[in-house]
Amino acid sequence: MDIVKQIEAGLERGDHDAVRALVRLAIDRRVDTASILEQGLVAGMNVVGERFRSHQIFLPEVLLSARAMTAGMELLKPLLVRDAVPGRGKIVLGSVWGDLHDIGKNLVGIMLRGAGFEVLDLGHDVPPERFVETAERESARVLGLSALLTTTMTGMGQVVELVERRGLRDRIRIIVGGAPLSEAFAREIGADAYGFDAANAVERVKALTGAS
Ligand code: B1M
Repeated sequence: MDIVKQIEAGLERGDHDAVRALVRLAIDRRVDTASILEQGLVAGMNVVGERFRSHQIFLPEVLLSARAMTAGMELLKPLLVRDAVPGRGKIVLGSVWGDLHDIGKNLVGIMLRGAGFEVLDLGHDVPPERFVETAERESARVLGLSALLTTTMTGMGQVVELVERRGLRDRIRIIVGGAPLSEAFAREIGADAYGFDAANAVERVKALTGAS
């Protein structure tokens, strides 16, 4: 089996040792980084999501796959940030309050760092005040909010409102992303941009900050 397919299969099994070894091997064999990520790791995680949704697997299995995904991403990280162009400004990033999903957010952070932005990653389950206070204190140009649950995405609007209430709206741009979101939802809550994946998030942040 093709090594990228083996990575996908390892991810589906939640076998983090195999995923780590296979990703290392793929890197050594100079397999394209984007293929390892998209057709290997992300594709495997999508299958896991489908199986979870249809009750073929349960939370412990999803956790194992999440651990395998993180192991693979750690190895890819240096390659994704290799060509970084420094000095594009600060971005405060995090998964919103109540949301423990952070794999996609971490990927967005890696890609933004790779594009030369300084990323202040607040982690997951971040309350609105913490997002806004950090962005103000650090003079960040952009706030990046991630949500994977339909129940937590509604909390994104509270962050936008708080930025407005603190009189920071003309200084701070807001980008939102995560599987259940859409461009229409971003507009509805008053965010400046919606990123549908990590690469698109970088493009949108560049546009928001006037970076080329
Ligand atoms: Co949960 N989970 N999960 N989960 N989980 C989903 C999201 C779900 C869709 C699964 C399903 O039912 N098919 C479902 C949500 C349903 C809904 O809301 N309607 C779900 C559920 C229900 C839950 C729990 C409630 C389960 C329970 O307890 N009964 C629970 C909630 C916990 C909580 O947050 N409070 C839960 C828990 C977990 C784990 C902890 C086990 C684990 C997370 C581990 C971790 O993140 N460290 C987990 C996982 C792994 C998933 C799935 C399987 C995979 C998510 C993932 O990492 N995808 C997921 C199913 C799925 O999405 N297919 C599921 C890979 C990642 C690279 O993609 O995160 O979409 P993604 O990120 C993309 C884009 O969305 C975008 O770019 C990324 C890269 O391309 N993006 C941005 C993301 N953030 C962005 C920000 C941006 C721009 C783009 O700008 C700032």
